[in-house]
Amino acid sequence: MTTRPGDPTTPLPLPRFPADFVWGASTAAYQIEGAAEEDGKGPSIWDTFVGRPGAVRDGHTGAVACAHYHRYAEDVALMRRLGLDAYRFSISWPRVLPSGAGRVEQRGLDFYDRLVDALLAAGIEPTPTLFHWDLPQALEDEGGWLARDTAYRFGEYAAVVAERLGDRVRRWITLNEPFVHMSFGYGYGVHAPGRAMLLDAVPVAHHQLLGHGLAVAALRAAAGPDAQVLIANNCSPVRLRSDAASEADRLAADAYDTLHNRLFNDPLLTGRYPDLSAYGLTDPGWGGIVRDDDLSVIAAPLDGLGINYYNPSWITAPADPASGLPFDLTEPEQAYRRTAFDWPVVPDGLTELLLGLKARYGTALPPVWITENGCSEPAGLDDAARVGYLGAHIGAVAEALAQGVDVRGYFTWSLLDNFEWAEGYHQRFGLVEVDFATQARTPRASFAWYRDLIASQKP
Ligand code: IFM
Repeated sequence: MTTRPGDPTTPLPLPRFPADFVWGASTAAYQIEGAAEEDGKGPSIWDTFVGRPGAVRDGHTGAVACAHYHRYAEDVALMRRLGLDAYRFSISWPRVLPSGAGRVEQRGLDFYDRLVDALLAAGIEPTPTLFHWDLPQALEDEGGWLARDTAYRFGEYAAVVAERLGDRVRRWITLNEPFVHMSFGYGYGVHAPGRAMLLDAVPVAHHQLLGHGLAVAALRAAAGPDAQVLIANNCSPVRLRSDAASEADRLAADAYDTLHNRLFNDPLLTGRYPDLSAYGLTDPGWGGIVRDDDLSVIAAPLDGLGINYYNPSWITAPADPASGLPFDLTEPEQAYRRTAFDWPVVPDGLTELLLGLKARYGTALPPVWITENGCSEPAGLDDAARVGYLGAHIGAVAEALAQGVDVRGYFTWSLLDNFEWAEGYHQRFGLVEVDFATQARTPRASFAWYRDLIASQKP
């Protein structure tokens, strides 16, 4: 029998990771909390978007999701059984500031207060992300991330949260996947807020990054000198479709790498934007969007770079020069195993990505954290394919470590089956199966595998 890259394997034992390597799992507020209208929470752009006909498969919404808002204690108990060192969750901005700014809803903060205390009591390090795509609708009404003011509101929100939780939370993540939020939310319109502006969406990148920089300053001011601040960038190694690629294909691949990876990593790590002339942006101030001193705010030193990795991107030159984009996203020629989402399983892409970051940024690259990695697989408890996926990707991290990349932790996506954005509940990423009719949680085979892996890595 021939095996393809990414086929399930029996991945244990893995090499020994550093003793202080952090093993975690990730989730996000809108995907698990539910309680969309409880305790004074304001509407977010996702609460609005799910009501748009056809926006989400089968009209699913996150109104109830995993009811984690009410069942968080049960979920923390699952995390404890798993032996997690850390748990990455996100804070719902409109739960804390129902209108995005101004009046603080204490009941919203109280929820995160309880969650943080429950995690600490279970010996699990809380690792909150401040923005995982659920912008307060009131700010969207003022232009969302197309408006520079949203960056300032984000900095103020970061200060409010840090003042409440900063005495107990040591590690913070500002934004989740600003590339995906820009491109899916504003470029293609397949995520909230559902604007299809293609390249006119690029200012969203700058305003998110400016918000990140302002949040770094606010977190350091309010949470003290021990606070560690990261961002979670979705990164994808860019591959050519075939060995016979043309010069036009190579230019297209460079352009895609610039948009997906460098637009978000370069300003953070080098204080400069990459050359965006492939996107028609030749003015360094992008026509008034990038102002004096913005880049020094954005490039504030980071304690770590979070990387969310799912698969490489295969690029060719655009088949239709009138497409409006300088690249075409295409499919690999090689027959990789596919997840239920039909994403190719390419573990060595993670090693390639990590080595590429080190080669590109050298000493400017802070310690790296894998803040998301995982797969959607068919429903059911015997998820051997997920075990194979995780083993192969954790092995890919071990390979990068062996080659000198300073990787400090790995968070799998996801702890629980949850609301997978435009796919609703049709994609299941959880180590724990959730029955959305009863809210029953049942650990899968991958849960036991990850638990044993974590235990085997402890001194
Ligand atoms: O579910 C998402 C998550 O919210 C962001 N990163 C990718 C995951 C899988 O699509």
